[in-house]
Amino acid sequence: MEDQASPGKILVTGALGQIGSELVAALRERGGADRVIASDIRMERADREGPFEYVDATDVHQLRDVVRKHEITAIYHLAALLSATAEEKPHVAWQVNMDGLYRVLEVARAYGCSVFFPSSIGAFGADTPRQQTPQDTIQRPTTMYGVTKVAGELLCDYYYQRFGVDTRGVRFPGLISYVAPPGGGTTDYAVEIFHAAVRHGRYTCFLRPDARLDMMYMPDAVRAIIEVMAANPSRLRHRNAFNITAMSFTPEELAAEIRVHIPEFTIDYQIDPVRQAIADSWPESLDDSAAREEWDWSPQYDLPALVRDMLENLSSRNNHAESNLQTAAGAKP
Ligand code: NAD
Ligand code: AKB
Repeated sequence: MEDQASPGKILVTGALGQIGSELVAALRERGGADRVIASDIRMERADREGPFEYVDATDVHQLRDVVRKHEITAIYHLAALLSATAEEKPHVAWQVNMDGLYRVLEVARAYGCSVFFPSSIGAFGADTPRQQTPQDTIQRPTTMYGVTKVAGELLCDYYYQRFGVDTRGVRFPGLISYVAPPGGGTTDYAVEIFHAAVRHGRYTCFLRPDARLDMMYMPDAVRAIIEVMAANPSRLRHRNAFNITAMSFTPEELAAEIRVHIPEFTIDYQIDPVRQAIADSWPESLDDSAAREEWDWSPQYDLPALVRDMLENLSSRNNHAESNLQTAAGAKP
């Protein structure tokens, strides 16, 4: 598929996070390593397979310099604080999530870049219908994360309508992946549980056993980003904040599916009231019909496929690490 929305060079902000770690690799595989500039305020994995720049997304000068230097035509703006961290540090969350997006949009406006902005199920609140949450519905979130996501959706629409900036985006559910750890969200349990199952055969969950939330496996999420950015603009009625979904489950349902592969796996619960309250205000499942109609969105992974793939990848990574340890121990004098 041709990248109609971004035929030139791409800048990814927050590229060392959970999504960026896989998105950058996927974009580089499609368009070549030199075409994708990864950036972050962390530097620990900066020397990997392509260009990397230190960019604080709240600093308009750094953003502008890197866009000019690399002749960037599309910005995939992933830098943000996630829901649980944002509740701990609401002022920082406002600064990173809102000021960062505003500056990205301003630089995009000045240099003619398109912009991808990821919203979240966190953009909804307790007044929103929780099952099959419609594309266009009431949005009164009660978290700082949610406030920044709704405002971000509106700001992206505004920059398209007012200035013609080609902004596009989706509302992600909780994302599950094995490549990079999640960054302080309410849905992080659904990643932690796999690592704990493979390493220890047990997990203590911070959400209630019946806390149902909308979820997605990372390969589907990365494909969604690439597809919405490549979508034919004449078909788009919504540009930003498309509901997308793949599955919906509770911690006890996820544990049961893990037990299909690891029968001795056990789960217990120590509820974190802050994250439980956030989860209680989020949709259990989304209606993604607008994304299906406007750019042919369709997920590939359901719960059994996700669990099988996560466990296969984490087990082989675990076995590899253990055999490296044994080799190192054997090599000692
Ligand atoms: P993450 O926390 O794993 O990564 C965010 C990255 O941003 C980190 O590497 C961090 O170092 C970087 N960062 C923080 N402040 C920065 C700044 N000022 N300038 C530049 N970089 C900065 O997050 P993620 O899971 O990769 O999420 C990326 C985006 O997708 C966020 O906007 C998030 O809200 C959204 N999203 C994620 C999920 C999910 O489940 N992972 C779900 C819905 C939406
Ligand atoms: C979080 O839990 O904060 C994220 C999200 C769903 O936005 N995973």
